[in-house]
Amino acid sequence: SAYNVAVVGATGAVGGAMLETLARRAFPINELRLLASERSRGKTCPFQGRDVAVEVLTEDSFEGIDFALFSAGADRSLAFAPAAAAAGAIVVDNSSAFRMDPDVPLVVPEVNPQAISRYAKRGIIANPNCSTIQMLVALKPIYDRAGIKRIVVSTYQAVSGTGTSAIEELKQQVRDFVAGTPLSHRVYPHQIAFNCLPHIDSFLDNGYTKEEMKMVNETRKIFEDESIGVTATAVRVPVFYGHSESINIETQTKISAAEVTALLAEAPGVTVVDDPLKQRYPLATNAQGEFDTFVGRIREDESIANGINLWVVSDNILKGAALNTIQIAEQFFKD
Ligand code: A2P
Ligand code: 11C
Repeated sequence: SAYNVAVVGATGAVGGAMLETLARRAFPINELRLLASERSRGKTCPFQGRDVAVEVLTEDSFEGIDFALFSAGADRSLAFAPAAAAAGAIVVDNSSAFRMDPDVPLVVPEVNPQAISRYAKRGIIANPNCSTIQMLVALKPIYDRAGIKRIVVSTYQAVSGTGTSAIEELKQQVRDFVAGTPLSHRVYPHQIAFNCLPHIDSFLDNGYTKEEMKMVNETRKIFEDESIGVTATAVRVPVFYGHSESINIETQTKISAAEVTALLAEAPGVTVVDDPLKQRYPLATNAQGEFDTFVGRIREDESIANGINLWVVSDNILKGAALNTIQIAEQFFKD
């Protein structure tokens, strides 16, 4: 059978990737409904060689919809996801709006597909933050084999995570730099071209950013493990697509680098790229457009008894957002 699918935020960076991903995976679509703001009235988006008209999002947009895929910001999800669920749609929400709601499962299909069965209370399933998703895809096999006590992660996050406006801001700053004209900024509080900003999302009372605390809280919820220690530093770097992460873990029991490599070579959604003497390691430029999460630089942490270091890269718009959202929907009809 085929499904009626609504994409909320279809004109955005993630929405566009959702359309491409639905097509690439041959998602069984009957009707496709594209929703965005008043600003997009009269626009179309390409899908499988035809132009589909964009409609303005209202509470009445979801009649007859089977899957409503939301990526138009947390405010729109809070305002419209309940209406979509009430109309009978299964909502998969890419925003942070419902992630920590105890009645909303937070799902990475390679990690905790079993949690989906608890979606019925609100009719909503949440897609985790991009930096959490790729980290847990890489860590899940190690968690299952050796246990993980503590994670120390530093991220190197692409501007596409902020949206289309940030992609434009980085391009414009590079153009202005080359032209020798002064750089201006609007989306970020500082110049992002040729710079690194240790600041993603807003700062909280504990000195961490919301992005950093998402990695802490979402990891605990997805692993269903309140005891796991997670500490994060999230950094925006002048990369267009692909988040990179330096991840250090302390395991419960000893696991060698060779064992980690063997586990990850078999892991769903993971490609190991780890031949440093041949200059082969995961790179954002290679991850762009790919569905997998790439892991390399697999080493034992020689400063502690049971430690491993990893370098993990994935396309933040695909596995970090559009792909994971669509994989969640696919769980409802896969055998
Ligand atoms: P629009 O293009 O009409 O503004 P990005 O994260 O790449 O900036 O994209 C944000 C997405 O969310 C866009 O599709 C945008 O639509 C959509 N969006 C933003 N605000 C609203 C709104 N008030 N109602 C519906 N869609 C919205
Ligand atoms: C970024 N991780 O790269 C953010 C984008 O919680 O859905 C996604 C924010 C979120 O800027």
